[in-house]
Amino acid sequence: MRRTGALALLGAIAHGSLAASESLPRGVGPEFVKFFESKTTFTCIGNPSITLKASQVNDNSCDCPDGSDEPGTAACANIDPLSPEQPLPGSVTGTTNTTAALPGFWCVNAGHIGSYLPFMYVNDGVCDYELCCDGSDENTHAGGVQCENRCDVIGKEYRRLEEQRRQNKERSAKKRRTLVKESRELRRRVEVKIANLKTEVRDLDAKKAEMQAKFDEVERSERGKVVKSEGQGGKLGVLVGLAKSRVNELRNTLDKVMDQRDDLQDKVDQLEDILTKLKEEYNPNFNDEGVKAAVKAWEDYAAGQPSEPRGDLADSDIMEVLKEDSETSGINWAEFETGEASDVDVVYNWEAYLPVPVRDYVHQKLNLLRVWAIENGILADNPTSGGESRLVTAAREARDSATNAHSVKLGQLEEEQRELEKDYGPDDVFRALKGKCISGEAGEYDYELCWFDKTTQKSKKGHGNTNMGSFVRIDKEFVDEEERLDGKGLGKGQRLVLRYENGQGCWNGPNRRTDVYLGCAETDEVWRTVEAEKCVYRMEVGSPAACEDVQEPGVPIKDEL
Ligand code: MAN
Repeated sequence: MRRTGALALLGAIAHGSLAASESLPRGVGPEFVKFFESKTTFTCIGNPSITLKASQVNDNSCDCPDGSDEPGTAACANIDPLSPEQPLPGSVTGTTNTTAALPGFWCVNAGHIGSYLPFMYVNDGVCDYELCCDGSDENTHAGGVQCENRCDVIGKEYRRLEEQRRQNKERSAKKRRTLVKESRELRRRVEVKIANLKTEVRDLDAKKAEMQAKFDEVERSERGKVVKSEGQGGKLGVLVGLAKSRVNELRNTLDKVMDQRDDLQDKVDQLEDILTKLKEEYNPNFNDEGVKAAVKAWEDYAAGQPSEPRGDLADSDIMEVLKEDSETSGINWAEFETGEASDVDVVYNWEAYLPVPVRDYVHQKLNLLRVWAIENGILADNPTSGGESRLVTAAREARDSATNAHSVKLGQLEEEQRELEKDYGPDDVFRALKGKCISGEAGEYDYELCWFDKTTQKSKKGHGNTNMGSFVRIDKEFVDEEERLDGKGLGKGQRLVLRYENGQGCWNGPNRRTDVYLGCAETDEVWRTVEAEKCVYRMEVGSPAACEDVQEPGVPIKDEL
């Protein structure tokens, strides 16, 4: 069988049109019959000014500049676009520069499908069964060749394969419709989720505003209030608070007394100096009774003073008492303050045992309840250790927790909205595949494709996995590849291409990326993976999602979906 550049002409196949009749010249295709109806003359198709005798048609001599007078011979093959250029390039005689009027030699192929064969293959001594199953291209039997008519067998096999292809296509299309259905359901679910989230966000927004207003109000009304007592709620807490204040008061007083004592001591020392000097320097011969009495009194006073300072109240002891209370010195008040839970704290402590989402919810509700209870005088509004009243703390926490809940919900809403707007291809069909993975081996690696997620190169030798890119978008590209017998190929036409980019960096090169070319198939399958250039991978993948829809007989698609 001949090489098939000639296949390009298959596009000109005509079905069920006027078949070439007995009276027509050889090789005239159905759409050109009207030019060959005259029994006496023939007018060149592309040059109507030239009229020939009917006998000049197919006389193996190229009389029309457009070759239209030789539909059944190779005489005008030189102006056939598939024939070698005539005169040959570089020839001084120039080129033909003419367009052929006829697309080729028409093989009727009764029992199969008629088709055009390039004129250069007519009567060249080779049976061109691929295009001319009836063998009519070799009527002169050049080189003794006899081309039998094989259209029965070839036509039958062709129809069998066609039927198989049709059934495959139908099955794939059916699977695609199932995927579209699944995608539609997934989309619907996301839409419902978004609607619910919108309501929740709206409610939480209102709650947030309400809590903010409440907090502002409480804070305003509490501002300027001096917090007098310390300690937490509960009876022991109140007592501890009072005791702590009292101890602090006493400590402050003692501190002041110490200062006063030191001042007085200074004064006593100064006076003692004066009197010591007086005693040493006065004139006993000078009969001054007042001075004598003073000196005598000073001597008595000095004799009565202890030689060592009194030891029952050492300065160091006083300094110890004056030290601020803390965990390591004096009284550890925190122990008392936190050791006994207040009435309110008891309610709060069991929250810790709840799962986080429930805890957040309960906490929020409890806060609201607490604010309400405090406002209505059911719970005591005891100030916290930071000096802020319980009411303000509760209002702040209620506000914060409402703000937090609002922003968490808003985040969820935005994520779902992004998900809904993502491009999942025609009919949203790929939505149903998201998150699923398939893989196929090539050389020393397994290559994994996770739909709309990432591609991975996995070493069979256990050298670890390499990220070949994360999904970024869907593109379309025209491909032109030989049809494969097993059907696992892209064929020819516009194909969807999934781009995966920004994978693991290539040594001394860019980040890895993968182009995933999609072809129609009954099942999801990685057909082949090649590294087209260093760290740029090309995957060819079959999937029903990539098929064209074929309407099932008698089932309107819209109703079905
Ligand atoms: C690994 C694989 C190859 C790649 C080289 C680049 O061996 O990821 O596909 O070409 O690294 O260094």
